[in-house]
Amino acid sequence: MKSRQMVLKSFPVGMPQASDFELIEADVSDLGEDEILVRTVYLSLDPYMRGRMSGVRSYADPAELGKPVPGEVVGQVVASRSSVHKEGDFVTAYSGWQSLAKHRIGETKGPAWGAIKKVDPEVAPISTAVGVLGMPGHTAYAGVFGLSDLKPGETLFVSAASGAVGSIVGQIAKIRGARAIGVAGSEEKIAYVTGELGFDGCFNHKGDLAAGFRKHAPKGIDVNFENVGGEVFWKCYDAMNVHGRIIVCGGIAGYNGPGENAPDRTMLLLGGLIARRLKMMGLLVGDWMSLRDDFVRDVSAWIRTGQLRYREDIVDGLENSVTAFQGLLQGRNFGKLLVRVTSDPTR
Ligand code: NAP
Ligand code: FER
Repeated sequence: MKSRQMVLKSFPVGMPQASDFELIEADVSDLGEDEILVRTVYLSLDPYMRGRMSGVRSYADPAELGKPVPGEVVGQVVASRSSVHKEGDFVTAYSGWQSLAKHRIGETKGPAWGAIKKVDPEVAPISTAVGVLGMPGHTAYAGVFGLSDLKPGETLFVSAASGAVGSIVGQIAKIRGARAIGVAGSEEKIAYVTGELGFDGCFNHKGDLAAGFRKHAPKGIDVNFENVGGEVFWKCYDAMNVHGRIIVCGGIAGYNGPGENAPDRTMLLLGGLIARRLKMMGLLVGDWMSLRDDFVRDVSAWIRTGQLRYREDIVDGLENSVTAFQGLLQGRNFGKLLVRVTSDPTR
């Protein structure tokens, strides 16, 4: 048996290029005791993967050259020597960018949220297990309920508002009785965020940001759920109210490296934190495993009742994963980005 793998050939500098990757076939050895073989149906593409490709250790191990890029998949068990997961079961697993992977039950590869979990195809489409009902949805839930102290009537701002995390953040804020506003990168995304998702306002981050905040948040921002960084962060910072909270979830605008001659605005940041007694908090979803059951229960119920909507952007073929990932870093995805590596037997 062979696994098709998209392996990292070199650590990208700036935007990852096709030449930084290689599609290879690797042998899959026989299963040992307590091992399962998982065939990837959906590979989740997520912004954090760009950090892994830098070769530097941070809160997670870096990607290794010659190995598949790390990542979580939804797949089907095609062979099993385990009593926990039988052949035919659907699971999420931290297989990486490849079509077949062996996993040993009880051994955790990758981050805390990447542990093997059973997926029930009767509850929701299996793809949602790495989207709205998986890590990105969990991040949104943890940020709003775990960290933000968001109160009814307050205004929350979220960047990348049409995306996997942002779309859920704003809808949860609304369910909590707050106002939700956001930015997105196209008119089509803005229409979706205000129309289908019910945000109170959304504007284009490529336009006049200060004017957008004045128009959509005349009373200022109480919670910034930051996904992007750069000018979006700074214009939101200008709009923050006294005792506001800044949840630092991500900074995708800087994942390919800092722009040239980026000004050092550290003193502006520190001065503003004092003057407005702001709280700024880093969010890592893996710290919030204790909220996972609550998250799955609440978000599943909100999807069932129609209070919460989600959108997926599915690209076919492992060979297209690099182009799709480049698109994620440039706003070409519209919704949670997935690669369908093999056909989905449930659809
Ligand atoms: P996503 O929003 O579905 O996709 C990324 C989006 O970012 C793009 O579609 C694009 O949307 C926007 N973007 C890209 N470059 C941009 C730029 N230069 N300026 C403004 N917007 C830009 O991705 P996601 O999975 O939900 O992730 C969103 C953020 O959450 C990322 O920063 C990610 O690292 C972070 N995250 C953090 C944790 C954690 O535990 N801390 C967990 C999950 C995710 P537009 O078209 O709107 O520009
Ligand atoms: C991200 C996805 C996940 C990210 C961080 C994580 C900062 C967190 C991982 C963990 O909890 O181990 O995009 O960006």
